[in-house]
Amino acid sequence: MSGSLSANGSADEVDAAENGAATDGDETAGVETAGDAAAEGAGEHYTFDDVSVVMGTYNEEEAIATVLDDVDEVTGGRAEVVCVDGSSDRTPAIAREHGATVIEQEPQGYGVAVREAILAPDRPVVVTTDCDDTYPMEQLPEFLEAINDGADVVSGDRLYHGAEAMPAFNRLGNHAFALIASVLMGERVHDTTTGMRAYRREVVEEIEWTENTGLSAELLIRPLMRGRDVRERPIDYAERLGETKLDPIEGGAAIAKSIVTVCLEEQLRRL
Ligand SMILES: Nc1nc2c(ncn2[C@@H]2O[C@H](COP(=O)(O)OP(=O)(O)O)[C@@H](O)[C@H]2O)c(=O)[nH]1
Ligand SMILES: [Mg+2]
Repeated sequence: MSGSLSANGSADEVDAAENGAATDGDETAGVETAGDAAAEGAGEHYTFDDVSVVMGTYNEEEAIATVLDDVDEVTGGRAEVVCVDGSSDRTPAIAREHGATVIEQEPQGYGVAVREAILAPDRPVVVTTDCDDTYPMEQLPEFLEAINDGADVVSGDRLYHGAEAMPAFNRLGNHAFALIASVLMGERVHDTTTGMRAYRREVVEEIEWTENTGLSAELLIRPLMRGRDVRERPIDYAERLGETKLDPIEGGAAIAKSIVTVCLEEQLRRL
């Protein structure tokens, strides 16, 4: 049920408040923190009818039905689902049976698939996830609420709650990536490689994405360094169904390189 988005009732009329700063006063009284920088882009109140949940899928037949059922249940069947698929198993067939739009693509890595996936929808809010049942779809309402509160990017922080389901090597690596990125950006972030985020579509469309395995980090770093409102939210992280598609050593090295490259590019852009 989508009833958990409690802001619905009274906030509907506030949609008309695109006039933003002009006449604040009474309607805004009960609504979030209308005073901050959110004011510029936060005129709309989005529901799950405005949300596309997108993912790369690569031989995920063990997990895909669960993930898509969860999205359906949590959003009341209202979110659109887009899978960019490179599978040789039954994944795309199961995705279609669940009503997802499937874009077929030769497997070329995480970032190639996810870039295609985030650029496919025309709904105003784009949510990414992995198709491995690790990410909590039940937190989608929270992510949408943060977007409605004015966030441009909402990023799921797996490490906040400890991420015990994550292999220890990956967990250590992810802490290290977050530290490196924080130092290079001059701003503290806690999880740079999470797969679960919500974005305003304009953010996704206005930036040119260059990374593959490191795309997740890039999707956090570039908006943040361009002054977008990026917020991390603690999320639960579950054990994966099916096998990982990422080699921890090779993938880890590629991600580290992406973080350094992207941070330096963004610092140079500021000069
Ligand atoms: N289409 C496509 N999807 C991919 C590819 N590589 C990874 N994925 C998907 O991207 C998501 C992240 O990969 P995953 O194995 O979960 O990486 P991990 O979370 O780092 O272990 C999963 O849903 C994969 O199925 C690829 O080459 N093509
Ligand atoms: Mg995963």
